Amino acid sequence: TTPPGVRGVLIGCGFFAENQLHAWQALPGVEIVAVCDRDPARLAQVRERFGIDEGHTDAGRLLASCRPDFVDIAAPTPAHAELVELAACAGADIICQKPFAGSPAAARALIETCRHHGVSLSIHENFRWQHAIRRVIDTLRQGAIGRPFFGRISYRSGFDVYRAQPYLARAERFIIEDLGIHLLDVARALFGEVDRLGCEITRVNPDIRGEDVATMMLHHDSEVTTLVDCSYATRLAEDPFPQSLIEIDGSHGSLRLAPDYRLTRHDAAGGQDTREVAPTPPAWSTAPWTPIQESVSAFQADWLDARRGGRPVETRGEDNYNTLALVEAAYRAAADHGTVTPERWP
Ligand code: NAD
Ligand code: 89Y
Repeated sequence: TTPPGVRGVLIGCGFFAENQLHAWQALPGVEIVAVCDRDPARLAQVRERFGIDEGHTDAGRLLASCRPDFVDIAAPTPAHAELVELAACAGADIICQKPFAGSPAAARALIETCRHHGVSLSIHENFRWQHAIRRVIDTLRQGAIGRPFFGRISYRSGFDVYRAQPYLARAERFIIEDLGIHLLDVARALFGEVDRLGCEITRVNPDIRGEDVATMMLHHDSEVTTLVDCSYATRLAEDPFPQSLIEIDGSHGSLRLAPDYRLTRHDAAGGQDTREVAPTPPAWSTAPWTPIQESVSAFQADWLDARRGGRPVETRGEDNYNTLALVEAAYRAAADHGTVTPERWP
């Protein structure tokens, strides 16, 4: 017999929510029964595109009407506090987009609220679920290069991200909070928690408000040193957007993830083996967003599997608190040109 489907609602029907809706609709055993956006025109567009009968412009009304098993919040950070509280009070499990809550203090309060109401809180942190990045994580965790001592996670592009996401040009904090947050999360997935962090930032594009280049150096409890560098001001004939490139050196070999999705393992004897780790594009995906869109499917499939199996997802609220703390530490380190010890979930 087929287990009953999980009933969800999605709040915030903007640019990125379409990926989440496509991914839910392709997953068996889950249904998005209603959507909500405070902009009626956008709400109508998304309901029509995805064939969703029920829609609301007010999240309170949506929850009262639907009583969903879970709420997928794709609205931006300023809406998180209100929406997470509403969903938690309605007894629904919660998935919320990054950057969560706006600060570690605000995140802590919402994590406590979810605990109080006995609902799970998962952060939609999808980069660690990108196919190529996941293969690097798995290879490292299997011990294929021994004990890692150096990492580099690099994301350098000149892609016009402001076209689909115009709010990014107006943000006072840009690349670390928007994109670097994913790379810092990948650094944690690979090497564990961070005890010291330094950072330098700059703005190259005169038409935006925040920083579009950041270079961070992390020291992990595991004694690994990681460089995390990101830029949206890098001109390249072949722009790798939105790929992250990864280098890891270990006691018994090295790993290199190159722009063409080739993952090479170099061994201690001077040998190497290379495999292709390109994502399989979902039917609904559109270049150049494919690796990110595929990771949305992977994250949501894992979330559903975790829910069925009664296990927490990797990027639950408490875990993501430590990623948010790295973002906060990076801005502090950049302001002081110093080294910061990031906060940590107790
Ligand atoms: P967007 O501006 O295109 O869409 C946001 C939508 O939320 C808008 O339609 C707006 O009307 C609606 N909204 C805002 N507050 C609301 C509320 N209280 N109730 C109901 N609706 C509300 O933004 P976007 O580009 O889709 O980004 C949304 C979030 O997704 C951001 O936090 C962004 O950082 C994140 N994002 C994540 C990834 C990723 O790879 N994980 C990629 C892009 C964007
Ligand atoms: O918003 C960003 C994200 O989370 O991934 C890529 C992006 O869309 C632009 O930097």
